[in-house]
Parts: sequence; C-alpha cells; structure tokens
Amino acid sequence: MDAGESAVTCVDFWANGFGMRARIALRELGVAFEYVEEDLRVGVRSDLVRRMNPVHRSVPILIHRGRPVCGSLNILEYIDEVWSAPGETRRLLPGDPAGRADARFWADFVDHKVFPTQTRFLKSKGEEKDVAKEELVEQLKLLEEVLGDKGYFSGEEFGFLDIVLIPFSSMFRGYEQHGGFDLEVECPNLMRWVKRCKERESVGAVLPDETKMYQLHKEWYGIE
Ligand SMILES: N[C@@H](CCC(=O)N[C@@H](CS)C(=O)NCC(=O)O)C(=O)O
Repeated sequence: MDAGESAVTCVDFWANGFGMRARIALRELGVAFEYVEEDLRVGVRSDLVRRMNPVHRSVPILIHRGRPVCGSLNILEYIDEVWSAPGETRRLLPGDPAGRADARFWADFVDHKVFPTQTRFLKSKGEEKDVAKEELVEQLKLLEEVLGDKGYFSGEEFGFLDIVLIPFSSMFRGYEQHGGFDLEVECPNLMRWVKRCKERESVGAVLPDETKMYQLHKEWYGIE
C-alpha cells in the first residue's frame, strides 16, 4: 500500500453497499485513490483491516495520509470537508444547516431502517418475510416522497443522500425477484432517480452487476 503523504486508499469489498458510497464520493470529487479489496466471503479480516479499524473490523476504510477514517457516513463527511474546494458550491452535503440536518436524518433512516429491513426480508421466510417485504416497500415509498419531483434528493445537484441510497439500488432487481413485485409500479419516481444516478460516471463505475449482487446475497443468506 502506498502510504505517501497525500495517498488515498479505500479498503472495501466489491459488493459492500456501505463502501460503494465512499468510492462514488471520491469519483464525484475527482479524488484519485488506490482500491484494496477485502474479500468479506473470507471469515478472517486482513491485517490491514484489523490495524486500521480495530474497533469494528469493518469496511469501508478510507486511509488518507496514513490515517484511517471509518464508517461510511463519516467517510462521506470527511471527503466533503477535505476535497470540496473552499468556497465551491459543489459540496456533497447541502449548503444550508436545515438541508444538512435533513440529509443526515434520512441517511440515518437508510442505515437504521432500510438496511435492517432489507436483511430481514432476504433472510426470513413465510409470514416474517411478507411483513418485511411490506415494510421495505413502504420505506422505499417514503423515500420516494422525500425525493418528490426533484432531480436528486437535495435538489438538482447529486449529493450526500443520493450517494447514501444509490448503492441499495443494486439489489432492487434482487428485491423484485425475491418478493415478486415490480418497483417500477410501486415507486416509479424513485426508479427514474435510479436511472438518472446510474448515468453518472461515478455511479456507473461503482455499482456492481445486479445479477451478481443477488446471487451473492442468495449464497450469503441461504436463499433457495
Ligand atoms: N456502519 C458501517 C457499516 C459497515 C459494515 O457493516 N461493513 C460490513 C459489511 S456490510 C463489514 O465490513 N463486515 C465485516 C465482516 O463481515 O467481517 C459503515 O457505514 O461503514
């Protein structure tokens, strides 16, 4: 690993939605970085991860000038603070405090509501799965309401909350296959937003193939 003064490294696993956030943000702001793959299918974490994130031993980890930054939302804030040019309007977080508070609120909703519901939906069977499916669709509809008729979550500029949520879209085809529903019907506007985001170089380069994503989750969660 290049640990030079200005070196930037992102340690991650290709299918890790949390880590996709960091990689999209770095590309959005044009930050060159070295990518180090941590294969999460292997049960033991590498020396690098254990050294750089001894508390959680999770990825993504952003290493900048030899120092680790851990936790994907924390990493996004760090990237925004370090690489958004001073006085630039191009920031990941909205420019006003209320906008920033909103973006952080909904990011927390994604991590503490949507993510656990997705896990429950994919892992469970029978009635529990049906309940989780309903909750997941409701949560996506709520996010669709937050998006409204805007191009992106904070307006016409792709930013923080878009980056937080868009990795989940790589499982949307998987949700449909797993739950037997059509997200174009349930959340048409959100699906248009997905398409818009995927047209961006940063997102297109980072989001993995949806079939591979679902296949991996099927193996992970023992889905037949
Ligand atoms: N809140 C953390 C969550 C990161 C996380 O849970 N990463 C998982 C993969 S989804 C991980 O690295 N787990 C370590 C392991 O599986 O050993 C973040 O936002 O970065």
